Amino acid sequence: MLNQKFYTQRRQKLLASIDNGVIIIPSFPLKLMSNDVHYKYRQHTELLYYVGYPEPDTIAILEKNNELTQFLLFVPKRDPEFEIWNGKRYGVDGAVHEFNADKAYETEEFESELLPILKRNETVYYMSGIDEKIDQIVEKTISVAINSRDKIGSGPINLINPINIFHHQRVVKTEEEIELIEKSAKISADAMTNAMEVTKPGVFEYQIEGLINYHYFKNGAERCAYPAIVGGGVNATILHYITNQDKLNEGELLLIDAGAEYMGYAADITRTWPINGKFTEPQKEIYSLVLNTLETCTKMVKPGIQFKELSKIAISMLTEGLIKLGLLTGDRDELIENAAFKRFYMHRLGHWLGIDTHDTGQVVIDEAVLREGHYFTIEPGIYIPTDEDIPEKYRGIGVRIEDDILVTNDAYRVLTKNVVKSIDEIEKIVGTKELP
Ligand SMILES: [Mn+2]
Repeated sequence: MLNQKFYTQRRQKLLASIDNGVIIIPSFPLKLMSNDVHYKYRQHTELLYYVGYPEPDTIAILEKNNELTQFLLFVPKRDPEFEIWNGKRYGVDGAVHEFNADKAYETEEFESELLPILKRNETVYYMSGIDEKIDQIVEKTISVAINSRDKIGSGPINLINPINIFHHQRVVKTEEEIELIEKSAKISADAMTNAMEVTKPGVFEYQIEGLINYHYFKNGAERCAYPAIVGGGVNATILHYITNQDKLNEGELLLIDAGAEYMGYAADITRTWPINGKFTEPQKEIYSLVLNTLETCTKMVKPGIQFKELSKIAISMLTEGLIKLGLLTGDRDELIENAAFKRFYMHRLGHWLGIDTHDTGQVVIDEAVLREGHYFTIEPGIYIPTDEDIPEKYRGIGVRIEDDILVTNDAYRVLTKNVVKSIDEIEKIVGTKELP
């Protein structure tokens, strides 16, 4: 949990950016993993960002109208029997004293307390689809409040999904957030270096995944920001490969895409290296193409440039490179026009990073003009299928290199630069240590 003043500032900023109305922010429900065992709980991003309340079955209400501005919390009640098994709940008192709610209620009171609030507000900001139970209560209570307009002359007219407002606020990182993303990037970069050091033929993908997780937890990260992709050989060409069960083979590459979540903030790094510590010539050719693309695009980053410009350069460099290697044939501009590169490079150049690994999707990155405080990945890749028409030496090679970039007041900082990516530096460290 952050200092409460940060959450207060975020809520103030949110309220300042909307017209009068009531914002309802629900929590994620617990999710079953097996029988009666739940996944470790992770709060929904919006509640995490604006309140930091760590428990499920919680709802925040922010109300802003001419009469009053208030912040209410509905939280699970204290329960000695539950707390013996699962640990302390904050309860209504904690919600007021530790989370600065103006008033707090038990979750059961949500429906009855919501109705009078809706009756005096014209606009309701609510994002459905997070918790079905809360959706049902909100929908039902809105209908009741709408029906009473006839009699009392006030009540909801507009229902707005606030996702756009949330994402536009969150996409720019504040100073306190930058400290946290630096830490999550550092933990993740160090883990990736550890993974490089212990890679050898015969090691299993899951053993390296285990080492990465160990490093995250050892350094205070609460979880992986997403399941680590640890793909040797042709597994590196599967974009979301998370099975991680295979043995690493001599002569092949290993691609790892992994990031920690620290105090709610995700990192997202990818590196690709030779399992035996020495790139073959064809691997070098593909690797250099991806690395040059990453470095060229990174150097373009500064406030005022459109991310789309970076995406275009990446497509142009990768297409040109694929032509030179004989993997694409034809006129460069036509191949770009027809998106022929998509056979080998089928994802975007990058995405915003933050509380979610793929953060703030409402702010379309390719339409964004970069500004100070923007934080995103740049991650070009080439994935070569094993089809017969592909020159044999390139078949099954997958390379992605991904860094986390923060836009500064005049340029950028690469927060994941500590994990090496030049061919020389990689060859120097792969296989230099034993798996612990
Ligand atoms: Mn990514």
